[in-house]
Amino acid sequence: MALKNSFWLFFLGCLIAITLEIIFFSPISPDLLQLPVASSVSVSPPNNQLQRVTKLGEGLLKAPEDIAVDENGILYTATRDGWIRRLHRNGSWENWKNLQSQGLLGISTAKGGGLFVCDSDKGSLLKLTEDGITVLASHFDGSKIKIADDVIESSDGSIYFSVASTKFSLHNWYLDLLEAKPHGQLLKYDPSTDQTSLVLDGLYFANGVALSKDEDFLVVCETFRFRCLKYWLKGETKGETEIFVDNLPAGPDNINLAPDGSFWIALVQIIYEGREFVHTSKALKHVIANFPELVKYVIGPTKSAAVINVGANGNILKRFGDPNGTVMSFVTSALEFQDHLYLGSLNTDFVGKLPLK
Ligand SMILES: *[C@@H]1O[C@H](CO)[C@@H](O)[C@H](O)[C@H]1NC(C)=O
Ligand SMILES: *[C@@H]1O[C@H](CO)[C@@H](O)[C@H](O)[C@H]1NC(C)=O
Ligand SMILES: [Ca+2]
Ligand SMILES: [Ca+2]
Repeated sequence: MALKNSFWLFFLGCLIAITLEIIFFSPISPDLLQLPVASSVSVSPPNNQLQRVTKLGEGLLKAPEDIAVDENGILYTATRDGWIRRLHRNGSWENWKNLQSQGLLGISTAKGGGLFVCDSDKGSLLKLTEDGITVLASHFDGSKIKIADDVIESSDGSIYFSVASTKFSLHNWYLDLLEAKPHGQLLKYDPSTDQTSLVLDGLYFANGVALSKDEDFLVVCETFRFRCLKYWLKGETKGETEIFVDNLPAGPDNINLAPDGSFWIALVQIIYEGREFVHTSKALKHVIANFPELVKYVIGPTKSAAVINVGANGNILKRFGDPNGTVMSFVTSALEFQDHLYLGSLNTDFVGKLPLK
């Protein structure tokens, strides 16, 4: 009896020690993730439209996350091997600039020529021109910028860019998801003063940024909150924030203004269907955060793709998908140009081109 008791005491002691170890040495202090509720927003059911793409630059482009097109119709993409590659109108690809980075994310064209690039590896906002590369911002508020995510330039010269997380880096972004706290920011770089200032704080993985057609508001997507926010830049509500679209069926990534004033938003399926429980248990989150080998079984982008077209009023107008990822999966950006949708992905070696008419 005494032996049996001491065994159980020993066993209990070990269990408590392991639990304390997991919690005290946990790299996260988690909240519960707010999963999207069955949407009141009408989202048409998934379809196979994204399987109709033609593949541009197949084999050459390693995970082209974002896409931009300049005024001459030259298409740019940032790839995982650090290259900015561009497609000329004659159909030939050029290796334009190598940035020695494995974390290039959002890009957008500069109004006076050139390209803005978010480098989440080095934590910087860059401007590339034919002549060279300039670091516009690498620090904010005394700290090194971490996941610089997406960027857009307004007509007044201000450059708005998102920082997905001020706590975690791109290689352990999943800790940010497990922690489920709003570590994201929207920053503004002013080229006339060379200063970076805070626009919005407390965002849940701030990702794509886009300006409305009249530049009266800006939209910033919060991937881990399944919504995008609208930040007013002009008018009576200037400086105020409201929800642009929420309860999205997956996490919004990059967003681009369409010629008609609507927006294209790429949705990434970061929550495995049937494994939502992981995100509603702090104990499980601690366990997974301590054993990163478990991550691939429970979180991360799944093999599907979806993009939505959202009107300037926040109504979802269209939805295109590849639910099984047969042709495209993990689509991170959708850009409309001359009646075609160009699709970037972190899981392909090409850019998809889909006719819209
Ligand atoms: C296509 O255009 C680019 C830029 O003008 C040029 O450098 C390249 O040589 C052209 N390629 C072909 C195959 O014509
Ligand atoms: C996806 O795959 C499943 C199983 O392979 C199949 O039954 C289903 O029809 C596919 N759905 C689409 C939309 O292709
Ligand atoms: Ca972009
Ligand atoms: Ca992004």
